[in-house]
Amino acid sequence: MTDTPRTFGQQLGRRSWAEPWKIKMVEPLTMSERGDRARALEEAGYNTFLLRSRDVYIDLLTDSGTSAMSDRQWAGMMRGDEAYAGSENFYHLEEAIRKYYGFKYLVPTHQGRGAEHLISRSAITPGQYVPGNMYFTTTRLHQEMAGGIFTDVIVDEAHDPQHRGDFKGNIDLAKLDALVAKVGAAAIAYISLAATVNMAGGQPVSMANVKAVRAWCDRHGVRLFLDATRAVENAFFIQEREPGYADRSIAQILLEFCSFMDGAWMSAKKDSLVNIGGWVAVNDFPLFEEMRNLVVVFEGLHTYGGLAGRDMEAMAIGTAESVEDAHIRSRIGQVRYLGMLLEEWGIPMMEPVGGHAIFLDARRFYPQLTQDQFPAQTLAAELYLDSGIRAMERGIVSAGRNATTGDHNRPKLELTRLTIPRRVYTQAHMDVVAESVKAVYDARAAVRGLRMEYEPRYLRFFQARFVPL
Ligand code: P61
Repeated sequence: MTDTPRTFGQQLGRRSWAEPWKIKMVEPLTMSERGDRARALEEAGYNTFLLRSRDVYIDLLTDSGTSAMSDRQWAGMMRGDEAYAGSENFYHLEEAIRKYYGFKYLVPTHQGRGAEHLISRSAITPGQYVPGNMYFTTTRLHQEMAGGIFTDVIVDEAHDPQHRGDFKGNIDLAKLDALVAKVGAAAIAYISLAATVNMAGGQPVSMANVKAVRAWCDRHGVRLFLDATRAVENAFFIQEREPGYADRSIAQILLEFCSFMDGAWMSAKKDSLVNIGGWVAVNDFPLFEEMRNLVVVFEGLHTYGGLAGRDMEAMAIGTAESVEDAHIRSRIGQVRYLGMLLEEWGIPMMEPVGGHAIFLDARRFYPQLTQDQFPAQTLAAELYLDSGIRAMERGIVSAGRNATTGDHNRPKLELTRLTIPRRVYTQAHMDVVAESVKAVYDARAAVRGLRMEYEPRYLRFFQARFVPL
């Protein structure tokens, strides 16, 4: 037996690497007792969205708006031009989006769903279909509220947590063909392509797939719009896995990827390293004009879109930082570090590990529970109880109800997401998280599941309440 401590790099037979930054300011964390957590969980109706953050130890609810900004971003905040109209920071942002994403016309919004609202209303005629590579909660809801009919066209493998494909976010062109054969191209509003695919476990889309989808769109006269929320992370996987891209920078890959799109919308709270902000950007002037007009109704003037000038400045700087190769390598490297520990211990999860989170496979965690007993919601509650770690349900609760029949949507994937904020936690935090997941896995046999006692009408997972069975 050897007692010699070994670094993780040594264990893997390579030199260790570290984050390309150091910490300048810290936010103390509080640890709690199990009894306090049991009380907090009950008060929160066993829904991690309803916990107070002061009762949370390591917060892996989301990577949305939870990143640490850099000293340069904070310095930029001091240069906020808070003019109601024509803020200088808007023009910086516009320049950054043109440079890194390549779209001509920009409309800022307060966050991603503001942008989804504008593009859904502007580009969908009621009754039209919107094929997408797996649903996302807010995206689908805005498409439906605009009268669209969402249709899932992601490759089948995306719904199988044990399938180890390189690009499980890809669109299945045969599914697009089948849709067009059934409804005709004129009944398709646009293709809604997300990269990476959040609900599929942060799985990427390949450049080859996007090229093929673009060619399909040109053949049928259908537009292609990108949910660019985690497109920088997608570029990392292309660089790593797709032939011909190993020597291209993340920035180059991102720009090429976006060149196949008619436009994109963005929750800048993820890739772009800000606490608030979003945008929608297109190349088509009449569509831009429509959204620029609508934004003044719902968000604010078209040169601030519901944001302060300082927020737009932080977003412009964060956009540039987000495409640095060293940043993205360490960001996804940290997610993988946690994934490797869990994989080594045989914890069931979505494989391969994607860009922003580890998605635990609650079906295999709790085979004794039916989907109606909310296995993924239960697992999030158990993790919180064990250690104060906050995760998020991504299963039947998140999938909501069918817009026409009113039945539960029953997704194949019943996952609990451990989402890693960018530049916030250390490797030691990941170790604590991994050990808590293992403790909860070891205690899995005694778990009984939950019943939903309160169900809101829209996006029910945010505010639903549960009681233990
Ligand atoms: C998240 F539980 N994501 O992953 P907004 N597109 C994509 C997103 O991931 C996204 C938005 C659009 C969140 C926050 C969140 O069901 C939930 O800036 C791919 O949040 O408005 C947001 O951007 C919307 C959590 C949203 C959820 C919806 O944690």
